[in-house]
Amino acid sequence: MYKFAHVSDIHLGFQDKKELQKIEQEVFEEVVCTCIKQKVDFVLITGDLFHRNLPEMRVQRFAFKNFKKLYDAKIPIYVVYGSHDFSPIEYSVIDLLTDVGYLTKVSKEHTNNEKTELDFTEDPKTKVKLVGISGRTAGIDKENYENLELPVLDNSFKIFLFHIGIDELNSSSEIDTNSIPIESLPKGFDYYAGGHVHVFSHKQVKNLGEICYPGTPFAGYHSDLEENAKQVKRGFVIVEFDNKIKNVKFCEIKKTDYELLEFNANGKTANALNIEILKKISQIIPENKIILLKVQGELKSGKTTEVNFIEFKEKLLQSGAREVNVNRINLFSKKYHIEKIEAGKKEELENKIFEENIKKIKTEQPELSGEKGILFAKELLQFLKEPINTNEKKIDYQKRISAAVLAMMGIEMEK
Ligand SMILES: [Mn+2]
Repeated sequence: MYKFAHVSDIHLGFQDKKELQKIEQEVFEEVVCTCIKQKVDFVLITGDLFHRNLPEMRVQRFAFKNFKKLYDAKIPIYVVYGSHDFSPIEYSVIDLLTDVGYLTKVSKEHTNNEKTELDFTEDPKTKVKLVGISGRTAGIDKENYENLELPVLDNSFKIFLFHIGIDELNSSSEIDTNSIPIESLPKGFDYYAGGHVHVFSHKQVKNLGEICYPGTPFAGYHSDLEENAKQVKRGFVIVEFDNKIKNVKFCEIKKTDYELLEFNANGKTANALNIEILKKISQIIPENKIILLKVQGELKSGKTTEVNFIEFKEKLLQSGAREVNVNRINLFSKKYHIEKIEAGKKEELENKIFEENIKKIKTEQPELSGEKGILFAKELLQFLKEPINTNEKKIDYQKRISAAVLAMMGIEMEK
């Protein structure tokens, strides 16, 4: 019997606060350590290994150090790009890790006459056949699934790696533009290794097989931390198999405790809200916890700047909190009320803004209007917000960004 680990949506480099960065790294170290201890035959990473395609040096060094451990233990790692670390010109730290031999990309897709042809990769030891398709930024990969041309495979154990949601398995009420119907998945694989969905799910689907999303082992959105505080289980998956799947085991990882403090400002003055929050803070035990302070609603009077977030944060840190994350994105004052768009995640907000604005534009090009236009705008935005690297010259930065954008648009520049 063989076994493999399936990890996804690690989002290394997402956290910007010291303590949270520490936890992010501890979580990944535990994944690596468990894989070595359990002697898995190989590891699958189904996208969003990194939060950006070029994370800062601190994150790159950490990643190289840990992938070397797996390399030295002779455990191969098979990956596809996610939507966060995707690069159309192979300008991602994933490509560096691939070049030195620590990772193997299994998304060998190429387009031929409108069809997306896929090649397979064989794991040398177990002879498992792997086929993968990368996640793209905003769901342009949806189209990739419409015209798939699969390689002919023998009856060995087969795994399909992908980074996209499945409409029928989506449990949340929220509409995910980055999702496909289940019948778009190619048939005939023993295990469907999914990424993009951040919550663990494992289902047997009739006429298809076992579909599994391990979810994020820690967090890739700010809302993930809130879900962690609400006891959503995080970790990764270890699968045992011979010619069929024997067992799919979820390995939970928990490196910290949380305390979620939620307040509703509706009908309250800024002063009354301050008193209420301070009272609550004095009642909890913040020691060694990640504190999530969420304040939303509309103040009856007073400005949002009169709510003393700095004081709350200091108090909590003084009483031993590991870190304090403040979420005040939906806190408004009456006087300064701007037209708000109801949205939880940044992604939803972007969707809605693009949707509202794209409606107003008249264009003959179908890819710029409707749902396609939204996806296009989102992908473009993702490339344009890529920051300049330390020591990178402005001119090189401009070249890099325009090359990525033109490649995404399918425009070839004359040399
Ligand atoms: Mn993700």
